[in-house]
This record gives sequence, C-alpha cells and structure tokens, in this order.
Amino acid sequence: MKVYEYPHIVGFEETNLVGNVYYVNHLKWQGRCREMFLRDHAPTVLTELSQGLALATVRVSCEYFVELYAFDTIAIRMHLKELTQNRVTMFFEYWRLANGNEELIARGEQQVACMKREGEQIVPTPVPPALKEALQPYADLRI
Ligand code: SSV
Repeated sequence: MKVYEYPHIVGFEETNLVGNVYYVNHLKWQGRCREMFLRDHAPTVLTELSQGLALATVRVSCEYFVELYAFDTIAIRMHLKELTQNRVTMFFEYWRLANGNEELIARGEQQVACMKREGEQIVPTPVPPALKEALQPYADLRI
C-alpha cells in the first residue's frame, strides 16, 4: 500500500496564545492533503468539480497525541480506508520529523460523499472513475 504525503512546516499563524498549534489546523491540513492528492493524481476531478460534481465532506475527526509548535516539520500521510459506490473514507497520520526521527502526533479520518448538482437538487452520484483509479494504490485492502 502507498501513502500520500503532504509535507508542512508549522507557522506562527497556526499557533495559539501559549505557543502550541490550535486544534483546527489539523483539520485544515487534512483538507490541504486531499486537495493536493487530487492535483497530483486526479486533476480531471478538479475540472469535474467546476462542472456540477460536489465532494461533500460528511465526517471529519482527529485524535491528538502530542503538541506541535511553530517551525515543527511535519508530514501528513493519507491512505484510503474505504471506498463504496459514492463515498470515500480517508485515514490520516500526522508525523513530526526531527533529526531523522519520526514521532506520531495525531491520527484522523474523514469521509466524502460524491454528489452532483441537478438544478436546485443535489443527488448522490458514483465516485468518478478517474478518482477510483487514482485511489487504487493507496487502499489499505485491495478494492
Ligand atoms: C471544493 C471541494 O469541495 C473539494 C473537495 C475535495 C475533496 C477531495 C477528496 C480527495 C480524496 C482523496 C483521497 C485519497 C486517498 C489516498
């Protein structure tokens, strides 16, 4: 199984009054990670998003183990947890990278539902073939 990695260096804007990273940022990084995945591996899905496809986020979670600080170098690693007719569930691990060491900071999960806009309505639609194809190598079980 492959994992998709989004690297990041924590900035001051992401920290709170006492210097550690404010919890909402971990969720933003999940968002960054998934959009960069589309950019790198399924760019046609980005076009579809401007043509009626909607990827609706229906669930997001994060479990926090260790605090992060400004200038920490981290990697958000994503893989596919489940794929159904019209839903994709992703799993995330947040690692801090420091002098050759890797420390698990947090874990997260999210699910998106594929929908399409039909006039006023928004209705479920199958996962776009280009996305299914791109997800294949990142599945933790064969799909
Ligand atoms: C504008 C908007 O609604 C964007 C939604 C983006 C959703 C991206 C979903 C990407 C899923 C990638 C899964 C990769 C698993 C290895």
